[in-house]
Amino acid sequence: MSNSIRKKLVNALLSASDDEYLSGQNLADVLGCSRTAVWKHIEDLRKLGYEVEAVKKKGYRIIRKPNQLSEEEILFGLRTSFIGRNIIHYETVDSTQIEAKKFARNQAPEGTLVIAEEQTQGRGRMAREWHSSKKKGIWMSLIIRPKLPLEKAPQFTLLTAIAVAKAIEEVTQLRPEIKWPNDILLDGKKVTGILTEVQGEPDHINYLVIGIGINVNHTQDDFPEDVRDIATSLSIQANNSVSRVALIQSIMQYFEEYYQLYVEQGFVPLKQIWEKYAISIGKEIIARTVSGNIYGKAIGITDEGVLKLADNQGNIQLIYSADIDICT
Ligand code: BT5
Repeated sequence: MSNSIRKKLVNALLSASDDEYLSGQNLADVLGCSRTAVWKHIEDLRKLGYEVEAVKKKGYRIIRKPNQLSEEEILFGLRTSFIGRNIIHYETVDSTQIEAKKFARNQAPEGTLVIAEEQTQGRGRMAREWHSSKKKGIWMSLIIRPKLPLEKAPQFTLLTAIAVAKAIEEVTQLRPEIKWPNDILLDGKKVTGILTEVQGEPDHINYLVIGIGINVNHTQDDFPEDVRDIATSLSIQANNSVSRVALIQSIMQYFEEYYQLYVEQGFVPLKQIWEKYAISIGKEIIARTVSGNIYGKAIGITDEGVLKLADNQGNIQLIYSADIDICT
């Protein structure tokens, strides 16, 4: 079955309400083919994992969708104008970040989303391993091309964090917290990591590739031993499985909204949203930087998104990049 026929067929079936059947003739008209051909295409859809009910004299309806992030399912009901509208989907890939950077170099349009069911070489910051088990989570990289100087790039990690936190809240009703700069936590455990990579000259960004890894439907046993105690998933916290498609759509929508807000008004309004989710502010922390550890109280972020820490001598230190441990 060609891609475009599959898209049309899935779109038609998805646009029907839950208990509505679409007749063979109706689908034949939509696809521009015979009713026998419709039946064959439905068979192909079943092979892709869709459960399609066929009832004589009524027609067809989808009763279960595959646990698969297909382009048509993500686009169906996505209410953005450019973020996530061009989707490249892989079953297995080394890292969506590596692939997205290739697409970005080859002029992929702004808003392109590279997504995989599984990564074999998922990476965090400083080339740390990022566990990305098959179909359990969301492993994706978004390409954007803001017209800004290079120094603004780290703000996009914070912008992304609030978009993901908002989406998690909307889809699961859980209350996520953000640990500066790139972690989202639930119940004190990491559910999301963000990796922002930038290419450009000092005075302008050519592209940003924003990697987002979200543990969605993992059980605690699905995590390898080295992260089992520090990681969690949405389904563990919500006690229910969570729709990856709904979450991706919501993230894309919030991302676009905050990106537009940023372009119009700068970082300050985002800072205010960010602060509502911040976990470390007001707490004693250790900031592990490349030039050593700094101890003190996190007192907020600047209007540029830089972490402010009051050290034990009462001096304010600005932290541009670090791993943060919260002292308990
Ligand atoms: C991050 O790095 O948190 C950024 C992770 C970004 C992953 C996305 S997935 C799509 C895209 N493609 C990629 O290859 N990467 C991006 P960092 O702050 O350095 O945290 C890494 C640390 O998190 C590791 O050293 C582990 O301790 C821990 N970790 C690894 N896998 C995890 C998981 N699935 N859940 C929670 N923690 C994990």
